[in-house]
Amino acid sequence: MQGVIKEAILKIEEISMHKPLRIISHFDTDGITSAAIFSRALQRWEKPFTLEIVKNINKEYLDALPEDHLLIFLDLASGSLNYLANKKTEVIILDHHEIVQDIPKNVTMINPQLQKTENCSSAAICYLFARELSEKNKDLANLAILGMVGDQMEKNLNKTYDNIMKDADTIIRKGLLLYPATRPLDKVLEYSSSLYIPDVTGSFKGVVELLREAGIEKTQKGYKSLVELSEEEMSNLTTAILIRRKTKTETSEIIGNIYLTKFFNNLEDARELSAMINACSRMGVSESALGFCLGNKAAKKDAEKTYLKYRQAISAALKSVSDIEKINGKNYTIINAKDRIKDTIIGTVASIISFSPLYPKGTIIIAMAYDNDKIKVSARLTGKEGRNVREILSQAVIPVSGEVGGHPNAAGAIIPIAKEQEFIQELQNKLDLDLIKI
Ligand SMILES: [Mn+2]
Repeated sequence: MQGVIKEAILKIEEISMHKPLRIISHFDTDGITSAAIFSRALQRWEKPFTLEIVKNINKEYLDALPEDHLLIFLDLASGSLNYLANKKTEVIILDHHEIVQDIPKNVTMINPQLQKTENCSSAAICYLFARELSEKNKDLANLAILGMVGDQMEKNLNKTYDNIMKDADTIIRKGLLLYPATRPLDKVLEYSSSLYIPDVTGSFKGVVELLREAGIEKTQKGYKSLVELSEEEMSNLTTAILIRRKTKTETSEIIGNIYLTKFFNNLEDARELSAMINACSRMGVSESALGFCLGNKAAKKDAEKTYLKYRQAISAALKSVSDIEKINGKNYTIINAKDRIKDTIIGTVASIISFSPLYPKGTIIIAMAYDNDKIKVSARLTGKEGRNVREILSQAVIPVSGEVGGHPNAAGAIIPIAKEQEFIQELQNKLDLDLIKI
């Protein structure tokens, strides 16, 4: 990938003499950290630029982009090459998503899928770019770690990431995948949405009982954090959690690497910061997340406030789910939240419901929320095996001319609001049919 990175650097050097730079990045954690790394690197290189963070791009958006700029896309655009081929300007893409079309002449693409190098997220690609520019940019490595965790790339680590973690002085600890691993366990257990523990999550009394059972006592300073536990305490706590989750869990699902990395001079859990950045975008304030990544103290405060509001919005949304009328079929539930839940958090809500013990394994959860004249649809499979929700969703989405993306156990779609009833009907037909196949 180093070859094409050098090529991109030369191109920017040359084109920036006569054209301004316009950067467009994705609004998730990987996109925001990519934007932070890339823009800091440009700033140090003394190249002026403008930056925009977007939820997604489509033909209309790309058509409207000015042609008197060098266009640089981060964490998106690999799937939009046909539209970019029509632009009468040069384009540089740093992305890791699937490439489905030929690379047009005006596009320079840095993408591990094209260069057939080790897989990594966009923040890592941007970091490699920044490192190639200057040794000074080594201090941006911790941002690449947040991008890695944000896109869940840490499940398949490789040499590229080993090197970035070295640059970032990342500390890896094995333990429960509860975050933040750096804060007192009682609070973390009570408010955890990443790991649902029956009778513990949301219950202070349950938390105290669980900790007592694991032999973890409250001291004068309060409860220990996860990273402060001894090996024995960690193992006792894991067992106590497994017992409460009964047969629903294997140890490998709740144990993994914890990544600790320095931010604002504190050692922080990368998953927590990644969740905070993601929350800012979902709440419509990507600029706070970006400012936080760039070391701005006021932005950090904003981001922390927004993260709290986000968690409150999620718990309010989960409460409202119980009042929303559902369509219950055999092995599926459709929750049409309409405008009662934000489109940007409906996916998270669907995920939390699918992890909870409310529905038996193999149930498909479909959640829908309005986004202006569109509907955002999120589909999740509980238990993660046996049925392909992406396939089912795309069968129901094609007749209503929507768009689908995702994986067999978690997929999403966007459909026109005018096709709401038609879509639900199509979906029910496909879901009922899918059941006969099993
Ligand atoms: Mn990404």
